[in-house]
Amino acid sequence: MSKRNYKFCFGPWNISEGQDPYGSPVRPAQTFDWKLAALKKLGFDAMMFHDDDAVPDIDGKSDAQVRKESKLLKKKLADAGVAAEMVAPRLWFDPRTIDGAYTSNDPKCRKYAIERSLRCIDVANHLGTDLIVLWLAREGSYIRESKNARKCVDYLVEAIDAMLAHDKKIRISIEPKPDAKRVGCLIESAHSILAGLDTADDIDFAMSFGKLWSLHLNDQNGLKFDQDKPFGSANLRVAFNQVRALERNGYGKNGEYVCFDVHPFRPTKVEHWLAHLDNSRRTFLKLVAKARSFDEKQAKALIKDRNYAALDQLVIEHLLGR
Ligand code: GLO
Ligand code: MG
Repeated sequence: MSKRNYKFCFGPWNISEGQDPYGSPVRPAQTFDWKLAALKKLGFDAMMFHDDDAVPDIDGKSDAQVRKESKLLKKKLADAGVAAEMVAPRLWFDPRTIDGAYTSNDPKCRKYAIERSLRCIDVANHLGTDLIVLWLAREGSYIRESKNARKCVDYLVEAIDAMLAHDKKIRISIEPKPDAKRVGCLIESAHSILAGLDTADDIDFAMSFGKLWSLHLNDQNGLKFDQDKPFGSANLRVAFNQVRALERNGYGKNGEYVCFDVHPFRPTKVEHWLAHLDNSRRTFLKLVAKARSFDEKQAKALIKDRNYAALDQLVIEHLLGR
């Protein structure tokens, strides 16, 4: 197994203030500069962005303003020695995205979503990344009869085609569906778990097609709201298998980053605010060591003998540390 080093990143939203559906923030909002300094201090390599993390109030700004602000940000990142990993259009806050963005029933809203996405590509260009992430947050329906799913697929294809045509170099990572040559995917642990899937299988599947262009590691305890727990927090063995899948497929060898889409627990005190990020990376690196020291030879022999009970115990005792 190669001894490749991984590169790590997170987004400004991953230093969140604790608001949830049942309560308001419990930690004070911090500036972008504070968050960038925190990322530096933790020794991470890159930052992920929504288009409006990069250019706040992007809809109210002219192209010239967007260019100016993105370039200033690019300089700030360069001075800090931090790369921009990706930019994602935030298509779930604006009132025009209330009934979906690309798949809204209102053509004006669909137009807005595409225009906003093209601007997001411009921001990515200014920040020096070719990776656009699409989290299709509101592209669904509350009731089946409210939308024509057949048409919605066409709308999604139209939107993606418009983005690919806007810039011949960009690549799009969809959370979570692979498609044509310049469209790959971003797998998030919690999203696979919420869909009742095993994230490690999804990683293997995407990587067998060379399509895993980014990754949001976190954890999720069962089928409830999107928890974005620290990586490995709910199920260490599932986390181990994700790392093993990344290792065996050589994730990172084309420059891909390991991103942690994790949030602090709501009761977290301000002085412990960054721990979930550092902890996720610590767990990840410890699991890399576990994946590399796993007795593959013995595992192979047990598989040959169809002795899965012993294989199961081999994994358990390896993780427990004998
Ligand atoms: C939420 C998503 C979200 C996206 C981010 C980038 O469940 O995982 O965090 O990753 O907005 O598009
Ligand atoms: Mg995510």
